[in-house]
Parts: sequence; C-alpha cells; structure tokens
Amino acid sequence: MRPSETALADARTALARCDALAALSARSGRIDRFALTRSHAEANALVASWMAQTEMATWVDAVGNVCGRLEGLTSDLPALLLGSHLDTVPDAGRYDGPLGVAIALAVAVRLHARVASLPFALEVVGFSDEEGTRFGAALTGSRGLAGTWDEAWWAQVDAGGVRLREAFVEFGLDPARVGEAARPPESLVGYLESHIEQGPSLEDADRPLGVVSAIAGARRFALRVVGEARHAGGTSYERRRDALVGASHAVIEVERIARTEGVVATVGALEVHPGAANVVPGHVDLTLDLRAEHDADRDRAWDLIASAVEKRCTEGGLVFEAVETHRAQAVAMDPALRDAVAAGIRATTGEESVTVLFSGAGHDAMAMAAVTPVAMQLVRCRDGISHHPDEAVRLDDVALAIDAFEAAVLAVAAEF
Ligand code: HGY
Ligand code: MN
Ligand code: MN
Repeated sequence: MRPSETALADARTALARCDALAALSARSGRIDRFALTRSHAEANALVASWMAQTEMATWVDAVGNVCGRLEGLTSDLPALLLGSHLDTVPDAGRYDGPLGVAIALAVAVRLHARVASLPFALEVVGFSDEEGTRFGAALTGSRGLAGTWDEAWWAQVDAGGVRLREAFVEFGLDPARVGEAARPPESLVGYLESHIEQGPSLEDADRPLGVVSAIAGARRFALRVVGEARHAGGTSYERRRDALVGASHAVIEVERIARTEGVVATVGALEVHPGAANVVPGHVDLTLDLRAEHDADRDRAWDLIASAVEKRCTEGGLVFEAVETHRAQAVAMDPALRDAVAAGIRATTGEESVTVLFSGAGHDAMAMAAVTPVAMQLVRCRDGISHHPDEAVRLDDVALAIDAFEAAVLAVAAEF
C-alpha cells in the first residue's frame, strides 16, 4: 500500500516536528527532556505554535500539559482528545511520545476545514510527564487531566534535590490549583493515541500499523540495600556488610523470579554509596520496574522478589528497604474506540485482519482510561528499538498512520 503524495508530505512535516522537538534537550548531543524543565517549557511553546497555525485555541493546563482545541458543530461540545507525551527518558529516541503528538496535529490540520461539521470538539494534548524520569511517579500529566492526581506526589524530590512543588512554581504553575486540570467525564468523548510500538511485533509481521488490545500494568520501586561503609584494605570479609554484594544478589533474584513468573522486571538504575574504589559500599540505591499483562501476576512476582531479597540481605547482615514510586493497573482498550482505530487501519492499508497487539510499554492512555474511553494505534519502529537514540520509523508508515488516524476520528464521528 503506497501512501498518497499528500500523506507523504504530512508525514515529512510530522517527522520534521519530531526533529525540532529532539533539539529541545537539557543536554546537547542527546535527548533529555524531563517534566517541568526549561526544555519542557520550550517544547510546550513550540507545540502551541503549531496548534495556533491550525487556529486551535491553545493553553497549558494546571499540571503543565499543552492543549489545543477546535470547536465542533457548536461550541463547548465534549471533545475527542488526540495526543501523547512530550517528556522523555534520559538519552531518548525522538519518536517515543512526540510522534504521537505530531500525528495528532497532522489529523487536526486535515480536519480543520470540516471540524465544524463534527459532533464533537477535537483537542490535541502534549502530556507533560508520562515517563516519570525526573520525580519517579509516571503518567502525572495525564493523571492530572484525568482527575486522579495523587497528593502524595508532592513529597517527591528530583536528583538535584528540587521538590515537585518547587518545580511547579518555577514552571509557572500553582500547586494549589492542580485540580483545575481535571476534565469532567462529560467534557470528553474519548482519547486516541498513536505511538511507536516499542517492540518488534509489527516489524516481524511486516505490518506498518497495529491496534492495542490492552496495556500492561506496572509498578515501580525505589529499593535500598544498607550495609556498612568500611576501609577496603583493613576490613576482613568476616567484618564486612557489603551493600553492593547484597544489591547484586537482588538484581539476580529479580531476573530469576521474573522469568519463572512470566513477568518482566528491570533494575534500570543502580547507585553505589559512597562510591569510591577503596571503600566497602555502605548503601546501594536501585530502581525496579515490574510489569505484567495481569496485575495479580505482577503483584505476586513483587511479593516473591521482596521476600527473596529480604532473606538474602538478612543472611548478609544487610537491611533491605523498598518504597513504591509508581503503580498503574493493566488497562483494556475501549471496544468501540478500538474498532474505530482498526477500521481506520483497514481503510488505509486494505488489510482484512488488522494486527492486534498487547502493549508491554506503558502509555498515557492508561491514565486517561480513568475518565474516558481510550484506544491506541501502534506504528512499526525499526527492530522494536525504543528508549534509545536509535529509535527509527519509516516515512511511509507515518504517512499511513496519519491516514489511518484521521479515518479513526471520522469513524468515531460516524458512530457518534
Ligand atoms: O515505560 C514505559 O513503558 C513508557 O515508555 N513510559
Ligand atoms: Mn511513550
Ligand atoms: Mn517511553
């Protein structure tokens, strides 16, 4: 299926916008764009300028999401939201999040001329903090918009010692007004998100697009193994309580248990304190990211991991501490919206049977499901690579994604 020249031109614009956003980073030479930072503010301003080019009313909501709106048949109709996130992981690829915002904008441009005949308003949103890179809790932008903001998040502090509350004020937001970001369910028709697959299934199936069935539930923890910092030369093994030895056993236990339980668990960061060659490690901080298709499997795996690590640490005279920093339950996509996304893909690619995928990657759609029906379109990405600078997509696939996403919006309108 060869996309039209119009679709290819729209895809070039979308990819150029991902490139422009990629340049907005806290570190030159790589993409680090974390929530409520200067590069995030720059990204919001750039996306707002694109929205304004399409005569969208634009605003930044009370939790830092950038939003744009085109009115439907009459003003103040409930809105169909299209979007994704603008924040990134450290040393990120340029499509995880921004491609979904760019595709949503491309559809808004296309429908601009006919939106006044739609039975709903059309909104585009660039979420502020899907990854949770800076403060730990993930999906905070979409959860703010969905009305499930968690007041416990204010206790979070970033690596530089900045509290979330201070970051809010510095960004120009008022912590006391986060509730104003919450959208009443009656103001929304639904939420559609286009996103790179972040896995190899579409490439293995030689398909450009897929529709999501459900998104894995996730839990994240800040773990700490506590021993005793001692002189590396003068401390015998009998007298040592080496925190890194304990943490290393923990990392092995995480993988062993996750494999046997059929879940995925990842220790993505590990910090040794005080971190000197001639000091026996006193304590080690680790992160744990745990996901499964079913929350019960995820929770059982955590219980097994926690008790296995606790046992190992006690045997070694060490203390094991765990604080949960994020939890999102597994979410099934809304059947009607999922059918609309599939219909859009079918109409665009001519495929009889549209590829249906379970998403191990988390998305803002998980948070949005608390307030409105949600569905997702996935776009093939090279070798399934994501959360890495080598993230790549094909121009044709992006063109097909825009066509299919536009068709999905029109399918929602037709069923409305
Ligand atoms: O971690 C995830 O699954 C997503 O990329 N935030
Ligand atoms: Mn993402
Ligand atoms: Mn991501």
